[in-house]
Parts: sequence; C-alpha cells; structure tokens
Amino acid sequence: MKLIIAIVQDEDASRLVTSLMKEGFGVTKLATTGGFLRAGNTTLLVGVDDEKLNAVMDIIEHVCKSRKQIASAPTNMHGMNNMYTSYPVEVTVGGATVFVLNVEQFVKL
Ligand code: 2BA
Repeated sequence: MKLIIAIVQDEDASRLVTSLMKEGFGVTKLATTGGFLRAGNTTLLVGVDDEKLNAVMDIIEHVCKSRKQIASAPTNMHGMNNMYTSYPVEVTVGGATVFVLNVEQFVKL
C-alpha cells in the first residue's frame, strides 16, 4: 500500500477531491501553507493499493494546473544593516508536488 501526499493549489483542490472520490478513492484534505509564498495551499492524503497508484497520479496530473504567481522576495537594502525591502518575482506554482510513501500498516480501529 502507498500513501500519496499531494500538495496542490486551492483552486484545483475541490475538483481533485471530487474526481478522486468519484473513482472510489479515500481522501483527507488538509489546509496548508507554502513556505515560500506564505499563501494557502491544500494537501491531500490518499491511501491506495499499489496497483491503483498510477490511476491516482493520472487524476492528479489531469486536474492540477500550473499557474504563474507574483511573490514578494525580501532583499537587503544596500549599506543599511537589517533594512529590507521587497520586489516582485514571478514564480510558477504547481500542478502538484507529490510524495509517495510506502505504508507499513493500515488499520481502522
Ligand atoms: P511554496 O513554498 O509557497 O512555493 C510556491 C512556489 O514558489 C513553488 O512552486 C516554486 O515555484 C517557488 N519557490 C519555492 N521555493 C522557492 C525558492 N527557494 N526560490 C525560488 N522559488 C521558489 P512549487 O514548486 O510547485 O511548490 C508548490 C508548493 O508545494 C510549495 O509552496 C510548498 O508548499 C510545496 N512544496 C514544494 N516542494 C516541496 C518540498 N520539497 N517539500 C515540502 N513541500 C514542498
């Protein structure tokens, strides 16, 4: 069995949960925050049998889109210790950041 941890954009989360549930997968949705943008994103936990892994990956790939976002990157002001300003940088976020872990044990008590 595998545990899929998928970090996706909030805009895609609802459609992704619906698509996964429609195919019979169990999903847990967590409200999370990205460390770089400090903006909300969504993390989904999906436990699946090994042979269903590719089906879940296909759904994630199909639903999640990459988008460009503007982030404010802090930069030190020349010659002024501890003074920071920010300037806008464009980053491409997503489709999805996915971790696949082996599950040692799965029990429902
Ligand atoms: P954030 O950390 O808010 O990052 C949003 C996007 O900003 C990233 O998109 C990437 O394009 C850019 N970015 C991140 N760190 C950067 C840096 N040090 N310098 C320049 N640009 C940077 P994604 O790579 O698609 O990541 C989307 C979200 O997935 C991340 O949101 C974070 O919540 C999660 N994530 C990505 N890689 C991760 C990892 N190795 N471990 C845990 N979470 C991760």
